Amino acid sequence: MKQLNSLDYIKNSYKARISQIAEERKTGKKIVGTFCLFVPDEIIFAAGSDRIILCGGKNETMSIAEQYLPRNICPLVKSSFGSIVNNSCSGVKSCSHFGMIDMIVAENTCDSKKKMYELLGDYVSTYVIDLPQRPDSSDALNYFLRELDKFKDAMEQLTGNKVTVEQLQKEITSLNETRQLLHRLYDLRKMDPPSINGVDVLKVMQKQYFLSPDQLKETLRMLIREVEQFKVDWVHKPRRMISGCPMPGGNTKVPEIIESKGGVIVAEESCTGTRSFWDLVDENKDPMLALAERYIKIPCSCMSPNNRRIDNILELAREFKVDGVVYYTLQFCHGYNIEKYKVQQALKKKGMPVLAIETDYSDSDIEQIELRVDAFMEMLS
Ligand code: BJ8
Repeated sequence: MKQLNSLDYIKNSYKARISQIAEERKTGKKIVGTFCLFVPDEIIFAAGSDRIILCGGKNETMSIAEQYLPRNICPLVKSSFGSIVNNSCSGVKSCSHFGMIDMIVAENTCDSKKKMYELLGDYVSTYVIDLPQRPDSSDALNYFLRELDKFKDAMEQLTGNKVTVEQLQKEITSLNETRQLLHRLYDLRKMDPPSINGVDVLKVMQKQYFLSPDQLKETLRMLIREVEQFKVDWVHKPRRMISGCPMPGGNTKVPEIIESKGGVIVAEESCTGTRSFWDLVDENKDPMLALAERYIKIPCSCMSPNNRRIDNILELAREFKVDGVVYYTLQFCHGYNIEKYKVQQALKKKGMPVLAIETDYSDSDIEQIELRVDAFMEMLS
């Protein structure tokens, strides 16, 4: 497939972004690090600060993390923790952004993250948003709204700036524009065959957490223009959807295997996929209420019950004309691993084949995954 210029731009954007953040810090701008979609970026930006998402997707910092954390917890948590205590994401400190954070904004989602945040407080000032764990209960929305108000106060204290209604509305409009661009990009994947492969889209989705909103929008516009003009010269390929845990930057192992075996990934139901942009924030409501309503609906397995996620998966499979789902989980991620049962049952009822893969960030199981993907492809051919 043709190499898209905008993908090169994204690949090379790291250095420029790091310089931008370093310059911002010199002017007194505060940099916030986050780990989860439940933290509303709109409030961070409205307070005049910048943000980077710190989720680790690389294997290199595991051994550092394991000096502090048990081995049998999820690789995302270990990779992130190792990067922060080492100010890097590899032995050569290539990812210096891990050392440029003034405050971490955390959230109580899974147990591993919650306990990691307690330890991270020794390295970086850490603020935790308390999420209601039963989002459909009658008082959940009000509780979350109060938590977001407290978070807004914390951001004002950190930056010394007042978060105004006007500023919030401006940020909501800006981030909704990004979400709409991502919808346009994903719409292009509904074609048969799609003119962009899944691994390329995943790399863009991973970078969305690192680029500034303006950089990201510019990149997406460029990419969409290129993909729209691109004439596909290949025939139908089996259409796969990935569903499950996020795949932070550095982790493309499973999608690469699937696409190297002749399939094409047309959608990702994950936080490095549709969960990050599917719902927009209502621009006609009080901004804090609109943010609370939008963010509380994120269908993460940390929530209970989480039937909204199953409805979304079925809807995505239909919309993107998927013919097989790869249910992807990280080792020791109990939420997504347990939820697998319900998802499989729901997909089975619709006659949709599912391949479940549980893995980590190492290369040790590549051969085994390749064999299972081969068998899945054969079964569906
Ligand atoms: S909204 S998915 S980004 S919590 S993989 S650390 S859940 S043990 S990343 Fe997540 Fe927010 Fe939910 Fe999305 Fe824990 Fe599972 Fe590890 Fe995870």
